[in-house]
Amino acid sequence: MEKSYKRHLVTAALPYANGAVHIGHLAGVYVPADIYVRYLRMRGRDVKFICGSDEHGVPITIKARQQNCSPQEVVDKYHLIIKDSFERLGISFDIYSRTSSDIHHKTASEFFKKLYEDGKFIERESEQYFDEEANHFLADRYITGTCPKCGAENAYGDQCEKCGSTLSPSELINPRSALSGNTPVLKKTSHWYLPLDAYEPWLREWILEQHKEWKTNVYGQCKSWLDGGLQPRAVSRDLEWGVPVPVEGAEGKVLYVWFDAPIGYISNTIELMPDEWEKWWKSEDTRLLHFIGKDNIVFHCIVFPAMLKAYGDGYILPDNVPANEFLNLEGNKISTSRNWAVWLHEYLDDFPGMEDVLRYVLCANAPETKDNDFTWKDFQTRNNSELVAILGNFVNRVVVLTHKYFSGEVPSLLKSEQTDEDTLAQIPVIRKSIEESLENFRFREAIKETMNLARLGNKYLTDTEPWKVAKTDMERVATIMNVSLQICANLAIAFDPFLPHTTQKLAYMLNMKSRNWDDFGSDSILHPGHMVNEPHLLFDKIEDSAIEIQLAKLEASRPSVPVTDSIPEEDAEKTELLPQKEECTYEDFSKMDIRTATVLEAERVPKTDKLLKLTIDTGLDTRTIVSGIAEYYTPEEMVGKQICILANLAPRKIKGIESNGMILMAKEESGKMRIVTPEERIGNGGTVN
Ligand code: B3M
Ligand code: ZN
Repeated sequence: MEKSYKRHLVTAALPYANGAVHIGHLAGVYVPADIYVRYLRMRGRDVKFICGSDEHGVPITIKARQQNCSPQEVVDKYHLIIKDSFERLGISFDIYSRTSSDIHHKTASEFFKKLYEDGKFIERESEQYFDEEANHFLADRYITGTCPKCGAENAYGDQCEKCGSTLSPSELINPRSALSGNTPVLKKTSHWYLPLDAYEPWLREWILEQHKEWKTNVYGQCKSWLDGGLQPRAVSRDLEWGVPVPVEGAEGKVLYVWFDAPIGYISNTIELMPDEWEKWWKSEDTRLLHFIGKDNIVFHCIVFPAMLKAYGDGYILPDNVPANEFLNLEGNKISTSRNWAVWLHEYLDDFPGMEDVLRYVLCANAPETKDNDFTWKDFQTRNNSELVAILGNFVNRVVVLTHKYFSGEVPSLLKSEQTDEDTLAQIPVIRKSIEESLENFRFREAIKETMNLARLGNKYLTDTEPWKVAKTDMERVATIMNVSLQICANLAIAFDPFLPHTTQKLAYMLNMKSRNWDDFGSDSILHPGHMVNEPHLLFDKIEDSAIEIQLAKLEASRPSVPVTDSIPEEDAEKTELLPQKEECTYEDFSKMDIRTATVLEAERVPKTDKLLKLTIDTGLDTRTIVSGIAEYYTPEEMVGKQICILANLAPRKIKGIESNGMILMAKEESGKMRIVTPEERIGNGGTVN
């Protein structure tokens, strides 16, 4: 928990500048981060909120090819769209810069160089796909082919966008280079690796022992990565777009985007505070917080901390990494490539003046502990029956009645009753609960509690009925309006981190010159005699027609089958290091009949590049298995080999041949597959467990 830090450095994941920002990004990262930062500022904390565009990586070069322009033109375009839309939504970064900046190139380059010179990397050779005609190594995304899982054409070398499967280039049927259309060949290349395995004991202690307070989803993912065992991780790529590797003889190589991007947090801080930045990054008095989505957990909790640890020099580590799960849209996974999204800049154009409605809905429905669904219907309902009917209605009634009975002047407390005291006593209780929720990154709960303050006001008005009392007892009405106005003033403070545009309007209406979190809970923020301004509606009702327009807009992109899995599809840069799978029981495992077998005959399946038809002696029977191993083994090599098979896999017809089982293979780092075989030859039918 929070020790007494002097300053808070809050970062939000750097969005890729290869597309606009959508509601998934907002609900997962930017809205909660902004609420948190605004809250800290209101509490008088010294805080800096750092973000910027992530402008490197393969997806950007792909986009450039598609749009027939340079990567720089792509990032220039999206950087502006993203920056502008964040500003309009009121995301209050202290800096929103970009990783193509000189400062960033210099910082990232220097960072790499120091690690290199300190001997923190290992250099390794591997085989990678290469396009001989284009004379270019191919990133996984630059290789397309037929998906081995669903048969879709144009699956990428790292993933099939049709079925969501994670792939490696060698699994594609008929792989082709996106550069020339030719079949790529494997070629040796060498890269630098950060040996994450060397940091494993330290990471285990730091995360698993010292940060048990991290959110369950974050802690759990870290534990599963650590339990799965960490591997050295390449920090360079054969690519032209990015920060050049600052080592002699490394022409044509750039820093891996996930190496340079988190350094962007540092570069952007340097840009913001050239003279003071070190105090923010290298003092134990600073509390560092990373707001991210769940697909970025490993990079922020394991890789970046290991980089900072390797660098040394006093760099601090994150005190917490509040990551959210994913937001779905109308029952389907949000997808940039499939255009299944609500784009922030479009929302802002379609719903002018309604920035806070989106902030409200995304926070109230944030995917904090599990994936969640955004629907336009829910958006409409939350606006109409919460923002309009509870908050807007309460404030409006109070300001209208104040004008009606007291010409806009805050009346004195002339005749108090127990209910006034009871009502006002609730405000500090609500404040405490909001603070506790916010400090523990429970934003949904926090906004709900805040709305409860407006509910309290509504109930008070309904119970005291000043419009009736006005016929007989104006002294009592004065008191009721005073109490109600105090609740309004408290709302102008309480909602500020969540709905900054609204609270500004409200503060103007109440003619509040300043708002201070310390006043939250007070029963005398507005003094008798203070004049309030004319009433204005804070929220407008959303009609069905507006929702229908949005649904129609989406309909064009609706997938034929629901897509709700949570494989991160947008980040083509991070599939190689797969986390350990979900826990299973021994029972799950024992359902699989894995046994040794020997290949008797092998032949190519006609008209395919990938498939061999194998006749196999399983010890029990002789059977046929069709396997996608032609790329790694010739039929001649396979005959006589002892292998392991999954014997009880349901039969499947592949290219018209019934296949009865599956051969176990292990994937090499390069993506190449090798058969799994017992250390020494044993009898056929030996069970594997
Ligand atoms: N650009 C990926 C993402 O948006 C990446 C985050 C970088 S944070 C240093 O998911
Ligand atoms: Zn597929």
